Amino acid sequence: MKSAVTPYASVDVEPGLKKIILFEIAFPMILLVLGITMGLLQVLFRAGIIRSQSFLGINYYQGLTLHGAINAIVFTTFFAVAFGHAIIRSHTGKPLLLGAAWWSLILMTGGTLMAAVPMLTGSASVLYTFYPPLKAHPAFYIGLVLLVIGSWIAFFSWIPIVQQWKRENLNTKMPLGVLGIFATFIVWFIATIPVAIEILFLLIPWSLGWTPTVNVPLARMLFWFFGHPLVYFWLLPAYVMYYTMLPKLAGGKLYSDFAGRFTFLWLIAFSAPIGIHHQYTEPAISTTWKFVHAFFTMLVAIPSLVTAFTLAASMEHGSRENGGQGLFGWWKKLPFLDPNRWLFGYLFAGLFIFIFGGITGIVNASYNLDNVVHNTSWMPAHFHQTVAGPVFLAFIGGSLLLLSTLSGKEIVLKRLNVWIPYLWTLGIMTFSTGLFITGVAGEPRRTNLGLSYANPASPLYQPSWRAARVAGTIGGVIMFLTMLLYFVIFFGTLLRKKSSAGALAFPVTTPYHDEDVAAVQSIRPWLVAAVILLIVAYTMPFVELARARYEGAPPYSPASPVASRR
Ligand code: HAS
Repeated sequence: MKSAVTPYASVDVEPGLKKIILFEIAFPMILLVLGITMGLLQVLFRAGIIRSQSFLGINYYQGLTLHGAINAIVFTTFFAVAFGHAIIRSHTGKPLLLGAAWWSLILMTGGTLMAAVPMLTGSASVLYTFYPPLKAHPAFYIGLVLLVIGSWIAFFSWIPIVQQWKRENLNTKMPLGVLGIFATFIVWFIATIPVAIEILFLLIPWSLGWTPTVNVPLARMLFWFFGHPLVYFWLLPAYVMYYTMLPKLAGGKLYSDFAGRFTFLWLIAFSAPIGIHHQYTEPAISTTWKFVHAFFTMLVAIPSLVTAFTLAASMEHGSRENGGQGLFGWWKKLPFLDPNRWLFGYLFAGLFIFIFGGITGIVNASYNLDNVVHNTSWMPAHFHQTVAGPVFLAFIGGSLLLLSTLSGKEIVLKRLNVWIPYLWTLGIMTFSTGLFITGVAGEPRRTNLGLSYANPASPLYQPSWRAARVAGTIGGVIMFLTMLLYFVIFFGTLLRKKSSAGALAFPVTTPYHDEDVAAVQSIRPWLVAAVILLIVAYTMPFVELARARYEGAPPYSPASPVASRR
């Protein structure tokens, strides 16, 4: 079987779909302005520059909840759906089911607004992990459910389109981008079932006062059953851009089609049975099952290592096609600062950051090493080098690409735009280095350091963490300023006059090695593997939780950190 040759780089789309995608790109971007500002606030609290419980009426934990929920849940979900519409529409060449796409948009937007109200009014300061006994207003949980259902509708509406494409192209491989989007949403679907159970059966009844207590370890395990595949739901759309666009932007071809398919399919199987690596310190789960999850976690890193070598080979091929020479000299021929191939910089910078995010992920996964860094500021350093590195850069780059091509508007400040990813990289690397150092020294995450470890008036003050903390602060400020520049470019482009009718226009890569490997031609066996692995990985931990004797926890109150039954 050969790959579907994509003869087009540009597809005219129906006006309705255009509106849907542009809304799904612009709406979360407006919220992101708030999410990013809350990030700056975190930096100032943690630097000890703000030394109070709240600033401008925003409580530390309220700001942290807004930062995590908007940046990591809302922005990412909207982008994945919008990008999914764009890829399925352009790579199959078939019109989408517009009614379903509108319903998806309405539910996702309604859910987001519903969850936003309690977050903004301070009645849902439960962070993006919403662990009980932190308790939110029911509207927060119901809003999240609507957001998820909206994203499911989009996914389900693509299935008949792709099935029809397959019937019409019997001896052709599914386009790589379509496979990547399906992998993204299969991982998302698997992930969201346990969190739906957590929200519908534990949190909403508890939050409505129908049940007096909640089973905390069970809620936490259901959350991480969702929470780890969630990170691959973030990563997979970025991987779709890496595999289908980056080699073309580099001037060449994808080194191996098989590597792309293997990566997407392997992540379907191994994204979910590893959530307990977030719970190595959880008392109710035995070490045996923690070790099994640690082992599976090492296996989930394999496709990222395959990706590293495949993309490096693809970039080298592209560079040599354009005159690149020598062992290292070929790097110079890559379009790092080419305003016409500006997306290359967004993708390349993300890859660079991910080298460090990936290595620190392996550290976290190593059961005993994690005990040193768990719940310290090492953790936000790791996840800023993953979700805020490759994922975020690909998503903001992808948003700008969709905005400018679909609306037919030239990007404003093109020469500034090429610098955005490198400034962001400088910010992330400086920020994370500071947090890694203080994390290893024991600085806690999710803590208002301005009231404690960063406050000379506090008995907890740690002067030896100061230098690294300054690095973290400088990095955070660079990130904030970079995003201000990006917002000028994004909203400047949005508000300018169009110069063409607008179409879906992507760089589309063809494979250099188009291998014909039967094992990666069908999603089905990988789905079966995913289900088997989930049964193996989670049956006994759930049995252990059921056997454990814990009292249900009453709600936590910030006014009284000791849980009270009254
Ligand atoms: Fe993670 C915690 C383990 C990847 C996100 N992770 C988190 C949290 C988040 C997160 C948000 O085992 C915190 C959750 C919370 O709030 O508590 N993570 C891993 C492992 C990987 C990994 C093994 N994480 C990610 C990705 C994320 C993400 C991806 C978001 C998108 N993580 C953990 C663990 C914890 C954890 C534990 C819990 C710890 C605790 O105690 O709570 C792996 O998938 C990483 C594999 C990646 C690689 C890197 C490949 C490199 C590439 C770049 C190549 C570069 C090129 C350019 C070609 C092996 C692809 C070359 C250019 C040059 C100039 C040289």
